[in-house]
Amino acid sequence: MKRTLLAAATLCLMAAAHAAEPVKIGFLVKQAEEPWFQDEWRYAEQAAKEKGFALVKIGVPNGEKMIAAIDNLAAQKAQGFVICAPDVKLGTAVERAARRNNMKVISVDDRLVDGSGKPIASIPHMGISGYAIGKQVGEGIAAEIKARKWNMAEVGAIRVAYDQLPTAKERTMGAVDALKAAGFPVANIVDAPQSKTDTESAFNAANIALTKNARFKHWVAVGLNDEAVLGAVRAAEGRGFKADNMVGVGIGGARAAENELNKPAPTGFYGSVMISAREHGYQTSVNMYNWITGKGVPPAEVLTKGMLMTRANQADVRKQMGQ
Ligand code: FCA
Repeated sequence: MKRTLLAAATLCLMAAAHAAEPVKIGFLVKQAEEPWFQDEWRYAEQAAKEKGFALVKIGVPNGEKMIAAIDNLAAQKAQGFVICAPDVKLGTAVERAARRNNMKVISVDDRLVDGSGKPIASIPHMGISGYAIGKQVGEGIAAEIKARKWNMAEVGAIRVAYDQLPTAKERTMGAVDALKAAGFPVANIVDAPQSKTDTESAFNAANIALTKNARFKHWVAVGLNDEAVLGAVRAAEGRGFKADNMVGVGIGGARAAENELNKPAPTGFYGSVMISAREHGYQTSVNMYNWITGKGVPPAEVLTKGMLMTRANQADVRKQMGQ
C-alpha cells in the first residue's frame, strides 16, 4: 500500500516537473527578409504571448544554417520547431535532426519531401492550397483582360517559374490552367524560370522573356508569390508596359503587395491573392505548443485558402482574412 502511494506521489511529482519545464519553440524560415515570413513571425509571437511559451526565430537561408539552427535550438532546450526549409528536399535531414534531438517538427508553407520526392507524412504540415489559389490568380487576370476588352491574341503571359518547389509549380500551373479555360492562347504563355524566389531573380527572368517576345501589345504575369510578380511588373515597366498594358496578380498580400496597391497611381501590379499569414504563423505555433504540452497532436495536413485582393477591395479582404 505504502509503496503504491509512494510510486503515485513520485509520478505526480514527475508530471509536475514536466509541466513546469518552460516551453520553447523554434520558428525557422527560409527567407527572413520577405514580408510574408516576417508576418508569420509576428503572428507566432502573438501565440507565444498568449500561451506563455518562448519563441526563437531563426532565418535559415541554406541547409548548413538550417542544421546548425536545429542543433542550436536543442542546446537551448527547445522541445520543437516549425519550419519552412530553404529546400524541400532537405526533408529527410530535417526529420533526422529533429529525431536526434528529441524535438517535434511541423512544416509550414513548403511541404518537406524525402529522397524520392514523396511528402514526409510523419511531419505535420500547414500549407496553402496552391493549385486552387493559382486558379484564383488566373481567373482574376482573365476577368481583367475581358474588362479591358483586350484581344487575347495580342496578350503575352509571363509565368515566372520556380518548378523545383512543388507548391510554386502548383500555384503557377493553376493560374495557367485558369487562363487557358478562359480561352487564353497557350502559345502566348511564356515561361520565365527564376533562380531564386525573390524580386531580383524574377526581374531578370521576366526581362529575358520580354526581350524574346517583343510581338505582344499587352502583358499579364503570374508567379509563386508577390515578389515574383513584382519582378515581372518592374521588368515590364522598364519596357514601357505600365498599368494600362500590364496585369500582374501575385500571391501573398503582405507588405510588398500592400505598398504596391497603395501607391498614388496604379501600377501593373493589379492585385494579389491574399493568403493567411495569421493562420500559418499563429496556428502552427499553437499546434506545436499543444503537441509539446500533451494537449493534442497537430492535424497531418491543413491547406489554407486565399482571396483575390485589388485596389478596389483591399480593406474588405484584409478584414475578412483577419489581418
Ligand atoms: C512559399 C513562398 C513564400 C510564401 C509561402 C506561403 O514558401 O516562397 O513566398 O508564398 O510559400
